[in-house]
Amino acid sequence: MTRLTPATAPPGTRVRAFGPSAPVGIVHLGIGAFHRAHQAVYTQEADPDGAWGICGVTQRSATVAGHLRPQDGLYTVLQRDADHTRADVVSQVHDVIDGSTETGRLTERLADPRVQVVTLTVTEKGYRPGGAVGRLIDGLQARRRADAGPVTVLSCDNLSGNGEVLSRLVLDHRDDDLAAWAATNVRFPSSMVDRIVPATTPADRDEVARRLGVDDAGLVVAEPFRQWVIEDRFAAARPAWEKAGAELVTDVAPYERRKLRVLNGTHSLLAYLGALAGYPTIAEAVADDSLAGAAWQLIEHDVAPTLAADGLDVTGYGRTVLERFANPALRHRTVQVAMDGTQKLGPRLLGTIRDARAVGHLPRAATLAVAAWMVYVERATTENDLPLDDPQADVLREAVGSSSDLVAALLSLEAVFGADLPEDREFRALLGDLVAQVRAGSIR
Ligand code: CS2
Repeated sequence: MTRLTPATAPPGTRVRAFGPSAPVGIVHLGIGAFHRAHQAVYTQEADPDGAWGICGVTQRSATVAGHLRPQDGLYTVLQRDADHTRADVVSQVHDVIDGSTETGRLTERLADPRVQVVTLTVTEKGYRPGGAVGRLIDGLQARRRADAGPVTVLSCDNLSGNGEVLSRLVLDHRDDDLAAWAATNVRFPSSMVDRIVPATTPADRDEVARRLGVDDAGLVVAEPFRQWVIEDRFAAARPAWEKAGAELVTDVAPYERRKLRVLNGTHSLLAYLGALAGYPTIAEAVADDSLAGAAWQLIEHDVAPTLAADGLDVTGYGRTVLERFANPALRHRTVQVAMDGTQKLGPRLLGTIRDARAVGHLPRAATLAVAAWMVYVERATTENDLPLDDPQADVLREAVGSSSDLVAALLSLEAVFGADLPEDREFRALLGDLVAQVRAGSIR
C-alpha cells in the first residue's frame, strides 16, 4: 500500500515545504505520540497561514527515518470514542531532527531568530541534567552567541510547576553568561496538558489504511477530549493557541495539581490494580466496580480536601475523568500507564498523601495506589508476567531482592519517598496492611 505523503494525502490537506530549509517557528523536543495528538493539533488549528511550522526532535531514529520523514511530516490523528471515529491529517510538522545524530542541526534551529517557542514533551524522566535538557542548554548558548533574540521554553509534561522545574535544571548552578542572558531573554511558563493518547497498534494502522487508502507510519490515536492550560508569560511571539481552545491564565498551578492528582493519580491506581487483576486496558479496569470505587474514593476522600483552597470543582472534574477512562475504543493498556512508576508516584500521589498527613488524615485510597505499585514491582521482578519498565528498574530489582520486607525495601528509596514518608508510622502501617490485601487479591 502507498504511504501517506503530500501526493497521496486526502483532498484539502494543507501542504507546506518540508525539510531542513523549511522555515519553522517552534522547535519541539520529544515528538512522540502525545505531542502529535496535542500541541501540534492546537498549533495547526490556531495557525491557518502556516507561520508556526514545527520542527520536531526525537531521540528515536525510527520515528524520524521510518515514520515522519518519508511522509514529509504528515500523519493522521485517529480520534475515537464508543460510537464515533474520525481521521484528520496534520501537516504542521515541517522538519524532523534526529536528536541523537543531528545535534548540529538542532543547535542551529534553536539559534534561529524565527524560532520563538520551544516546547517539550520528554516525559517525567526527561527532567534531569543531560539528555534533552543538555541539548536545550547547548541550543540556548548558541542562541545567546548569535544574538537571535528572546525565546519561550514551554514544558508540556506531567509535572507540577513544570516550567519552574525546567528553568532550574537549565539555569541553576551556572556561572557562565547563559543565566544573565536568559534572565532577560528566556521565559519558562508552566502548562497543563491533557489528552489520552495510547500507544498506536498495527490494528490502528490497518484501520487508517481502510479509511484513507494509505499507509500511515506516523499515525496516532486519541480520545476526543483535549485541554491545554498555559501560563501567559511569553518572552516573544506565540501562536494564537486560544483560537484552538487553549486557556491562557496567570496561574496554572491549581489546574496542574487537579489534573495530576485526580486524572493521573487515578490512572496510576487503576493501572497497577488493573494490571495485577489481569485487566489489559484501563477501560476494563474501570469497569470493575471495586476498582472504580477505589478511584472514586481517591478523588472524593483523599484528593478533594487537599485542593479545596484552589476553588476548582474537583468531584465534577473527577466524574468526567472516570467517564473518559471508560472509553472502550481507546484500548489504553494498563501496563503502559504503569511504566516509570518511580517518576510518577511523586507528582501524582505523594503530594496528596503529604497534604493529607499534614492535617492528620490518613488517605486510604492514595496509600492503596502506592501499595499496588509496590506489589506490581514485586510481581514484575519475581514473576515474568508483567513488564518493569522504569528508569530505576535495576534499583527496584535490587531493593525487592535484598529484603523480605517489601514495604521497608521500597519505602527506603529516598529519591521516591523522601526522608519524611518512611518515618510516618501510621502511614507505614496502613501501607503494610494494604500491600497484604493487594497481594491476597482481596481489594476486589
Ligand atoms: C497516563 C498519562 O501514561 C500515563 O501515565 O497517566 O499519559 C495520561 O494519559 C495523560 O496525562 C492524559 O492527559
